[in-house]
Amino acid sequence: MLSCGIVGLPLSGKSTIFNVITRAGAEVKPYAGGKTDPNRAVVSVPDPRFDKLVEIWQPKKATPAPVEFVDLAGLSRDASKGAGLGNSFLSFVAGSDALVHVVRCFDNPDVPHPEETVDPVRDWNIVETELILRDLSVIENRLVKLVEKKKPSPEEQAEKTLLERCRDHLFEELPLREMTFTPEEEKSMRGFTFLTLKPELVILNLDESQAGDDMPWLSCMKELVSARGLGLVSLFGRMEMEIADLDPGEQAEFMAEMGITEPGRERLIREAFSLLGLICFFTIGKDEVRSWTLPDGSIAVEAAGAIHSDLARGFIRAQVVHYADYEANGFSNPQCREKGLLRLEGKEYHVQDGDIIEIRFNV
Ligand SMILES: Nc1nc2c(ncn2[C@@H]2O[C@H](COP(=O)(O)OP(=O)(O)OP(=O)(O)O)[C@@H](O)[C@H]2O)c(=O)[nH]1
Ligand SMILES: [Mg+2]
Repeated sequence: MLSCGIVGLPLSGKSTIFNVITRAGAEVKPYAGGKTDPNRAVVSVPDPRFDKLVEIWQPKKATPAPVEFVDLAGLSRDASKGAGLGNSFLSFVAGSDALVHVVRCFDNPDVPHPEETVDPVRDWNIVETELILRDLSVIENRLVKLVEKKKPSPEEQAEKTLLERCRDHLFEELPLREMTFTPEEEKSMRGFTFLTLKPELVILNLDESQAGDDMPWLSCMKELVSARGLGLVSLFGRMEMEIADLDPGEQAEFMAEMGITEPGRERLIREAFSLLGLICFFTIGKDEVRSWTLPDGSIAVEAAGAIHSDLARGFIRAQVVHYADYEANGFSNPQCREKGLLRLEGKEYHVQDGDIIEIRFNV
């Protein structure tokens, strides 16, 4: 299952945001502790299309698409040199598919700031630098081994050239995700679990008292994030955590009072999901309505394989209708078939986000 690691400086509100997303009730406290075990929770990706399919089909079982969130301990300045929880922290980050980077924007005299003042741009850079330094040290360790080889193979020679190119890029204080790689290069990079190759969603954790304030760093942060091609969500972390704790009725009332249309939680999960470059397809029936995830660009036989390896092995055809067409035609298969919207596709068909698929197979 795909997993998003929540990173950020100590006391930036990581556990608060984790609770907003997962309602898991992780400990939130005004002082930094030495806890290394991360909090983990699996949540469903909110999707109104899925909800509608469940409403129409009334299946025995409804299985939405899952994403895991992992709340990590705070990353300190110099973590890459072993400071704070240092390397054990960084190895947890390496296990995530995407990073959710929480940046503290709230001022709270009861909660000490590890860098004393509120300065989101500086804080973002501290964490980014630690991630870059960690990747750099992984590369340098590997290069030492490659250089020692008396007779490197052509693959090792190519790896050395590639890693040197990565190293030079990191020296410029730039993340690896901004480089372009050939498919072979991508493959040879995979084993290293580079941190700066992971997609990143930046969360500005504001206090509700900052609503409507003109904060000079806000536009700097927005520029920085868009120049870097990262995702951005701003959120009143503490208040959203309180909202997430209410029962649905109270939640709606509170949100109406505050003029909020969508809970931050749903916005955040959706952003994280699309950041991961994922799409959903659905399988429907009386027994189960289910949402499945695939990397964008996947083909029909891969969709079959996501369901069961037998379906990929014995794949004949995929019967496909897009959710939008299905909805526009009164959720009626015969009507979709008549209009040519429900059709049979081969192995190589590119699955679209929102496709409803039935695999025809023979094993
Ligand atoms: N005023 C205000 N306080 C907040 C906000 N978000 C978090 N806090 C407070 O900041 C403190 C730290 O929050 P946590 O969520 O535990 O922060 P953390 O990043 O998980 O901290 P560590 O795990 O110790 O690094 C708590 O006392 C929170 O109540 C916010 O949006 N506004
Ligand atoms: Mg925490």
